[in-house]
Amino acid sequence: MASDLQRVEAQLVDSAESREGFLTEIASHLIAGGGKRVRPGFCMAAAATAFVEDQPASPEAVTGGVAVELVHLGSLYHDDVMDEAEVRRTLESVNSRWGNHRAILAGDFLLARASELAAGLGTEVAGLLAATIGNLCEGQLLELQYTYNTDRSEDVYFRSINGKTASLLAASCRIGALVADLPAEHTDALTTFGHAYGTAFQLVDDVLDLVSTDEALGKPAGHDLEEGVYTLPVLIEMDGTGFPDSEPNNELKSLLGGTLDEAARLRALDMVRSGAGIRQTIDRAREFAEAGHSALGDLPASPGIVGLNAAVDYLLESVESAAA
Ligand code: GRG
Repeated sequence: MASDLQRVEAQLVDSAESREGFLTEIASHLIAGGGKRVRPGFCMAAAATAFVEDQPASPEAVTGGVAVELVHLGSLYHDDVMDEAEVRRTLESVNSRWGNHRAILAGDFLLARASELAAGLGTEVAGLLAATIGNLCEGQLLELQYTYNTDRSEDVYFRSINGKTASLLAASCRIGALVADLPAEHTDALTTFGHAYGTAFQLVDDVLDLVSTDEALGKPAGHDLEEGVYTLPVLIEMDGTGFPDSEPNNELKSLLGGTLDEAARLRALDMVRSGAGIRQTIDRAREFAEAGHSALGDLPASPGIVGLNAAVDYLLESVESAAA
């Protein structure tokens, strides 16, 4: 897998190349900044479930991995414009360095490159990637519609994370399965796995934003609270749905709903950290993770399955240790 990921890196760099040198520079910026490459890893691991023995990823599985990572990157370019973020992947953000207009265009360029690669993998992959970009937009728009809204419901929260995160992880696995020409049931099981993992992944990401140290996050904890994005642990604490005898937290509710000064952010963080929402959200992530494991349960043993199952366990361990 290590050398497969190196092939992904090389193809990512090639894909960001434009005949306009300045665009190449902007479009390559975050590629050089690293990132965990979860989505290409899942695409290639899903494709690898076709084989009982370890072997190099096919060129199509690498290309599929590059396509999904380019969609992810394009969405990060746009997300940072929307958030006016200054840092991404420990680097100065694209918008901060070159301004919003250039960041939007470079993000579009990455999406265009992703679409071109997907088209080379066949109509089904191209259609799936296009639909997934649509899902990302829907999830992100729904999140935007409810920023600073203390009445955001759990249903709205799950619809948002389904669109903005889970759909791309599901598509990553499905594209791997499609390029490996796996049977329909096997392909659907991998898609279900990717969706469940993606949901758990965002739940964990939302917990980490609340429980991690500023150093571990590279930004102040409680960033989502500050941005008016009220995630599941906050909704549970605010609405008092954590335990049967929990009460709504009216102090938290009245603190939220608008911008927070430093003292208010720390007070809100304190209340969420000491309430039931963090534990409940980790438990929900665990349920999705279990659903991911069981989606893979009937598939033949292979290094690909071992890798995907290990990713689930790693995700849960990371959040348990951060929340301990
Ligand atoms: C233009 C495709 C497109 C979408 C527009 C802006 C937008 C709509 C959607 C944003 C979606 C978004 C940023 C979701 C967050 C997903 C998430 C958990 C990101 C962090 O992923 P990691 O941890 O990051 O895999 P690295 O840096 O490791 O790749």
